[in-house]
Amino acid sequence: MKIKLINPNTTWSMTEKMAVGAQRVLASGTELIAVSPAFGPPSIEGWYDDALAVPGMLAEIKKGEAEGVDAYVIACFGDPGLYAARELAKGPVIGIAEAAMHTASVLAPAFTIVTTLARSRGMIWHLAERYGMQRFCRNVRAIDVEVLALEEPGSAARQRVVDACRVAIDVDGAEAIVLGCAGMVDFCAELQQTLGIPVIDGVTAAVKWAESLVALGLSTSKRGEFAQPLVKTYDGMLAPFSPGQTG
Ligand code: 5HY
Repeated sequence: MKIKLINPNTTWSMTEKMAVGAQRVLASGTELIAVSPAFGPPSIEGWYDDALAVPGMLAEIKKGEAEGVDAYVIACFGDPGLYAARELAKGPVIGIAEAAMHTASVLAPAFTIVTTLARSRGMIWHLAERYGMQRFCRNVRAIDVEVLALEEPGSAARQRVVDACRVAIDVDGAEAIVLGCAGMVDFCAELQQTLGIPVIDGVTAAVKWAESLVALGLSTSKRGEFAQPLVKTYDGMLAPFSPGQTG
């Protein structure tokens, strides 16, 4: 089977890091395609970035349908354009936030999400509500490190994540941790070792979900809400996105 991981931001170093983490958990027969769109924001930190990351992500879904992709992962913790992608794709489309929250909810009655910037907390609470996860999600904590600074040694990002997790355990009563940014994919194993409780990374959780759904022979329902977009001609710079237009 073929799984396409789409990092909706245009930073390929993050995409490559996600591919390494994802490849480690996929079955040997599963082919992984990991991409960033040709256009869009280099990082997604707020509603505006989130909105403008969607066209590039949808362009990759459209390409994937021509490439015979079986399932997709949207690898940004805002799950940007998830439902629009489900209209375009025949196969399952999994958002890393949705996968991570649901995975945590079957491992612990209470989890805290640790993300990058405080300004992303509101969006993440929206997602927890949308996915019916509020009763499990005790808190969303930020480490005040920008997405692209996660890699910079000087950012002390890893230590800040550990510190936030310890507070989550002591103050929120968290019994599991969800990593609230795709860029934290390589923090997971070490953190779980250090904390002694389940730590869920959305990228690896989502690719395994996608792989399992394809293995179960399941795909996105085209009966109603996720049916193909109605054919029409878009105006201006979005004309190439016109539904029903090939190529
Ligand atoms: C992400 N932003 O996973 C989100 C997370 C965040 O570019 N990839 C991004 O921290 O807002």
